[in-house]
Amino acid sequence: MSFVQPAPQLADPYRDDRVLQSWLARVLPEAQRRAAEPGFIALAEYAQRTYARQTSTVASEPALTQWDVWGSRVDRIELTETWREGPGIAARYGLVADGHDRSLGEFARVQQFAKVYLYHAASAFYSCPLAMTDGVATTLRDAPNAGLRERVLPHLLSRDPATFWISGQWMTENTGGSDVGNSEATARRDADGSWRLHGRKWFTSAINAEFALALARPEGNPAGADGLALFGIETRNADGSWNGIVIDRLKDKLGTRELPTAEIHLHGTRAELVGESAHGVRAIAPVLQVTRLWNAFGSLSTTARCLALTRDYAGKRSVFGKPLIGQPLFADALAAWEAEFEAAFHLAMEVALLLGRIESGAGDERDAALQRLLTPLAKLWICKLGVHVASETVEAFGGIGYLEDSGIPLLLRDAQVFPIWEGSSNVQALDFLRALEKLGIEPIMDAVDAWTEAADGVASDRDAEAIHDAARRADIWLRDHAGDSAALQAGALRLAMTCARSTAAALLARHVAWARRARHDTASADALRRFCAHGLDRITETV
Ligand code: MFK
Repeated sequence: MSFVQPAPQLADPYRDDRVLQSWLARVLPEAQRRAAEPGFIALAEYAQRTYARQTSTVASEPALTQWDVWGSRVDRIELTETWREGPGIAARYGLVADGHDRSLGEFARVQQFAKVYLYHAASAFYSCPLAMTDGVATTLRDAPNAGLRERVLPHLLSRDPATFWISGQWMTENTGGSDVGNSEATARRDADGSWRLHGRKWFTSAINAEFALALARPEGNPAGADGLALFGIETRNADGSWNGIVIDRLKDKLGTRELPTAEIHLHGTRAELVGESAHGVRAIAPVLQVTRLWNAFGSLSTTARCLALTRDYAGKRSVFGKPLIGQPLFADALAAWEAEFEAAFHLAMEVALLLGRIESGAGDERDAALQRLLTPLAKLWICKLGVHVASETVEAFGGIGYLEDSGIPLLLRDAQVFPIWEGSSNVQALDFLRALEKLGIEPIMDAVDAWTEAADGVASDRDAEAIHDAARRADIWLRDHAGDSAALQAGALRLAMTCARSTAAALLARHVAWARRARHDTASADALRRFCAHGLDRITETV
């Protein structure tokens, strides 16, 4: 009998995740953790149970039927199995509701995003509409239109699958994904004062959503972002037919293939203003803050899965007389990706913690400034990292990693969406620059100082020096280029990367001190040493 290679097994994404376990043990109060744990365990079990489905080569994609047999336009969408399971899981485990549950206090967002992290890799991107639903709920919470708020919000935050709704966010048009101010969709008032939307939306993720927020320009408003207004749309009429929406086609995408992303036309779609009849981009910004954090966690979830599969495989695959993991070069490479992942995890979780603190009223102005500054950093760095680790995972599995029925190529194709949607990496870097103009770099400098101080001398002098040095360089670079808008924009990505890495290193250093003291754990310290050795400063990188 010739040799047959044992396939990798997926370790328990909750119990076997040292980084998650350690972080939760430090931050989440014991009683809250005990209450949340059945949900964490159930989502991890779901991920393990459905893993085999993801290695299947049987095409699993949504199907659009535009016409029925009699010639009527129906635009019916058949969803995949994982998507049909989505509402039940989302509602039952509070994947959206937890984040808005005031009884969870300042840790509501931490609890929610721990669940998002456990669920995303198993969700076939059902996480996408959940992210949008969460963002839309965050916007509606403070919406001036009380009727809309009171009618829709309970559905978005429902813990009952029977009443749970998902929401889309329709921004992107043919004129641009980034330059939203160019949008061409228009809004007209009927004689009775109600609004109807007309135009084309070019990338509507999760067209099966019951609700959507959309940008459109009320007739007579000026061009540009400020002339747009934000509208709420119930996508279906009372009889189940579409509300003036025609689905032109589903997109043929590199990845996220179970997610029904559509091109649509709006033909007199009934809509309601969320607030004022202008400043739509400003009004939709809270959605972006939330969905960008979901992106960071989605990418982390995929990265964690890549690392778990690679580690398992490296213990089973024997080359040149010993397991792959026993080969110094391979072990070194894997440890490097794991170190990057661990630092990234701490940055994303800090943003979730800050968001929860602010929303619960426990945060102050400093927290708000830091959350605004760190959100684009987490999105851009962690999403790029996900693609890198997924690509390395394909290579680690060799020829098998290039075969569809190993399930590995799917990880790479899916990871590639993260840096693109919800604003590309360059958009995030420019957003960071804009936030710096308003808030300055001091909140980051002060936080880095405080976190390395909390590391209590446990980070080696060299690591602490590297962290301070990178943050200082970012500060000096900003001063050197003050007033030179072109130079600031040209260097924005390198600046953002430097700030992301030095912030993440400082956060990890703080955790290392606790992990040593409370758990006699040196693994985090090893990760910190490696992460710092990879270099934190990207400002001086040649481009
Ligand atoms: C698990 C993963 C799940 C992920 C789900 C993903 C679902 C995918 C669905 C999509 O991809 S939807 C499409 C997402 N599209 C984008 O993210 C658009 C990318 N482009 C940008 O972000 C641009 O930077 C932006 C459109 C915001 C810039 O527009 P403008 O026309 O230059 O506007 P401007 O003047 O910069 O900002 C207008 C207002 O918004 C300003 O407020 P004021 O009027 O009070 O001055 C800004 O401060 C505010 N603003 C902009 N970005 C903000 C923000 N406020 C807070 N946070 C931000 N990030």
